[in-house]
Amino acid sequence: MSNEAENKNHNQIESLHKKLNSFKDRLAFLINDCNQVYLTTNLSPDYDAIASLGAIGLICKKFKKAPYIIVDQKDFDNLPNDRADMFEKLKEKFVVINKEDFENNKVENSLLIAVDVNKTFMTPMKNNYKDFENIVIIDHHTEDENTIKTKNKLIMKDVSSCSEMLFWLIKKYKVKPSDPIYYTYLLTGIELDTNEGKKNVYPSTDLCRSELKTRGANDLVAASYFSLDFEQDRKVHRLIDETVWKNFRYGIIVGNNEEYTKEEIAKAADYLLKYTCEAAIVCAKNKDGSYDVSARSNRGNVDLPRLMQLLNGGGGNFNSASCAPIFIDADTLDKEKEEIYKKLDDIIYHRYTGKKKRYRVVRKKKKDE
Ligand SMILES: [Mn+2]
Repeated sequence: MSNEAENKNHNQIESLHKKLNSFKDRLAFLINDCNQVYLTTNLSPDYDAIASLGAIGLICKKFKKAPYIIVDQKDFDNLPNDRADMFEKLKEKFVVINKEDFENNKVENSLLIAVDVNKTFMTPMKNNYKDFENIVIIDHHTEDENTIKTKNKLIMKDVSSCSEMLFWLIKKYKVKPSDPIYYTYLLTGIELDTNEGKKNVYPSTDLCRSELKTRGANDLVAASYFSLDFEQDRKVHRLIDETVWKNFRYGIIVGNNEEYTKEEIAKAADYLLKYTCEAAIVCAKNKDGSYDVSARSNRGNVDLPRLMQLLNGGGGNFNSASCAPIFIDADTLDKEKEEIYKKLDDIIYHRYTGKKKRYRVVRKKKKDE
């Protein structure tokens, strides 16, 4: 490795630890100082979110606090089996409560810790943030105007996942879980957010993965979380088969007549990035009959958050963004598709620019170019 590359690696690791160190005493103080800790994460939590809940829970226990994990009951009941199983494991150590339990048993001077999420509308808490004396956010997603208002946030950009952040934190607090499954979960969270080591891998991430394995994380178990369910994978591929290429650069899918989950829509969008393109935008019907939207890009040329904002009020980052469900009132699927293509066309080709900021015009490629 060249000296320059070595320095770069060193800098990333150093700045990560600097940030964590300057946050850890504050977090310890807040946990110690409150009467009750509540933990939460985004709705339909993924492996990174659940692993992070487990790790932050262990940190609370280290400070002799028994935290409650708050979930949305309906969301929780609908978790896919693999993630429900992960939660079962957490239930051996932590109490999981729903919003109603929380409402009926409010405790004064309580602390909310949100992991792997920072937007007000994405957690089960929705409008209950004022019930907490203090709120802590530990996350790796971009902030915007919907970010939960608090002074106590550790939001990092140059890191693979929330699981990685939590691994470094539990190490700093000298938390030693008796059950290595917590390490396996953290490794699973990292594998998910790095697409099994193919993106978002930083020098600290490599270190983190190897330290997790040394401490007993089982990489075979972690890998087993990524084997595909045949039926679901075929269903996602039926959606991918609907792809239309606009301007040679935008892979756009407007769904078929099947009903899709957000996760399946995201999988189709991720898959489209395997093809040469600027962006992938996938719209498919959810169980309410509206279209959920997932957008992806990997070259950094498309302002996805802005595009999603214009489409139907959304956000995210340049790699991954989404917007609110779109309801289209048309008689046939073909007409619904037409309407969505038109909306997207208007945005992509800049005829509709919302307020001031205009899109950079993407030059149309000729066939013989
Ligand atoms: Mn994450």
